[in-house]
Amino acid sequence: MSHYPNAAFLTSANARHQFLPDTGAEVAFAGRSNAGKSSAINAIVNRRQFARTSKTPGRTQLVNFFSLGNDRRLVDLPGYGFAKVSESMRAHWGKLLTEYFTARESLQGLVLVVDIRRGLTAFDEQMIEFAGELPVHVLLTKADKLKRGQAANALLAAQKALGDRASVQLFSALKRDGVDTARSVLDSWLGVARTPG
Ligand SMILES: Nc1nc2c(ncn2[C@@H]2O[C@H](COP(=O)(O)OP(=O)(O)O)[C@@H](O)[C@H]2O)c(=O)[nH]1
Ligand SMILES: [Mg+2]
Repeated sequence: MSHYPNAAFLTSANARHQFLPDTGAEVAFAGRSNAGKSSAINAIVNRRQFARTSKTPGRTQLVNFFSLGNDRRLVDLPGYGFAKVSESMRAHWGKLLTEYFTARESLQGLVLVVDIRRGLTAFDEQMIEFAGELPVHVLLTKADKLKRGQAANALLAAQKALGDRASVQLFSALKRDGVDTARSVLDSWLGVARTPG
């Protein structure tokens, strides 16, 4: 059973006027392309093909809104990756994200998905800057690709780099490690009360 049984895709936005009404509460997810963001979202929502953005050309550059039910939303933010993106595309991306982060009163926090083998990059620093005063939670994902000790060291390094700017945890979409911790962060930000067990 899905952790958010009413989860559903709502719409994609390429400009501020296409954002959904700014009511209720939402949480944004960001990450460099290929960091494992879609896989993390799918694991947290517990739907295999929920966030298919990596398989949908075009959508990866849009702000994708998903409903979690009860006027609560998950927002999948665009990223970019290894390939050099054009100056104009980067400018559009910066404008879109600036508009998103400055406009959204319902935004409660940012989940930043980081490939544990790569660590925090300039892209991630930029996302943390966009988030401003908002709480940020970092998922060091693909933790299954490292040995336990290496993963623990990567966690310490990230904690040191982030200081009190963000909380951080180990995560693996493949092994489903850290899913409960990530859900607790989401639930607290979204004001979802859960009965234990
Ligand atoms: N081993 C492992 N691979 C992962 C994990 N999460 C994602 N991947 C792989 O990393 C690649 C990129 O994942 P995807 O979720 O599409 O990344 P996105 O571009 O950030 O949305 C895919 O081949 C995934 O199967 C993980 O936790 N462990
Ligand atoms: Mg993706």
